[in-house]
Amino acid sequence: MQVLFDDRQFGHAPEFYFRLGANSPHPEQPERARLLREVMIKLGHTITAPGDFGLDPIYAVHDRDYVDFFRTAYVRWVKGTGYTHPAVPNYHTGRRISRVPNSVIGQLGYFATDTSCPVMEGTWDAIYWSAQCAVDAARRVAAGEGPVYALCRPPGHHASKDASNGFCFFNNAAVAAQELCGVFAKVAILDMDTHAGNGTEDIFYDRGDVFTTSMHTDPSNYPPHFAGYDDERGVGDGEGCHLNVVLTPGDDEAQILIRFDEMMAAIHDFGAEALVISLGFDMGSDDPLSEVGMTATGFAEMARRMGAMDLPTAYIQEGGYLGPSLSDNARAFFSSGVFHN
Ligand code: SP5
Ligand code: ZN
Repeated sequence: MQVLFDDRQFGHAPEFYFRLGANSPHPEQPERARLLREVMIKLGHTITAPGDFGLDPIYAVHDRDYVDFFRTAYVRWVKGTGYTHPAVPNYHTGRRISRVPNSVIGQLGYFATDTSCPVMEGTWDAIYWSAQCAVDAARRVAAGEGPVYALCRPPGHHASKDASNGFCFFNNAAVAAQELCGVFAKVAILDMDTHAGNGTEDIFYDRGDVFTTSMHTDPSNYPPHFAGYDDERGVGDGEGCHLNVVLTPGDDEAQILIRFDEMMAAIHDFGAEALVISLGFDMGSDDPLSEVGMTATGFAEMARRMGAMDLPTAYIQEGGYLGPSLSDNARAFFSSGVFHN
């Protein structure tokens, strides 16, 4: 199986983010990608740098001014503030009268929803190439290459059309799905990261050609807090085309696997012709962000069920952090028999 990754993705390396009133170590570390890449190499898969498909596939799901902001944000930040540490907003928009201002500080607040997406020197290259991995994966899948794994990092599923959130800048899974829409009439995104895929939900909420479903920990006291509830079903043409499967903190593997089939059934009923998996390993019981109890055997079982759908499938990496079992869980997932070398 083709695995897509570019070394420039290491260039986004956030040390801290502001959390619970204090500086806290940032969980979304380059080391995650190093470990996942190592797992894939040991399993005998080929690592390939993605092609450069330019900005159009990113503009296809994000607002142009949002995308362009990140290209120069860090340089403007250094120039505008005199500081060289990562750019983090401390001003945020309200819900009524608000506009994109001219200053980098104002724009940072406009385009970011939290403090977990610092912009540093290597951020543009990292998010650009992370998205290119997703485009390349989608193109290969559309060309009939079989399952392809985009080792995207930074992750993407919390990013909406015009806002970064939850360690995410460009929505890689959405970019892949949009790319597949050019070839298939009906595309589905299945998100099993432990956090609700609020960005993906938002991007496709009014669309009937892309079915989105996310299984995740109850957001009522867990990020992303403001979306991911089970009464969110889509609007307009997208009415009935979104499904949130909400887990309770403490749910064990058996309970999670039962709920997983609700997503599978919905995708089947929708009649998807191609599939994008938002692949998180942060449901792992010892993941530092997890509140549920998934283990390697459960991840392998999920992989088998995804594979049994027998659809052209792009696997897009989302979360999964530096707990003791990250590599074991990834190894189990990709050893499940659906992925050939
Ligand atoms: C892509 C993805 O998985 N994003 C996750 C965003 C979660 N943001 C909040 C993180 C809260 C971290 N809590 C650390 C708990 C340590 N025990
Ligand atoms: Zn997550």
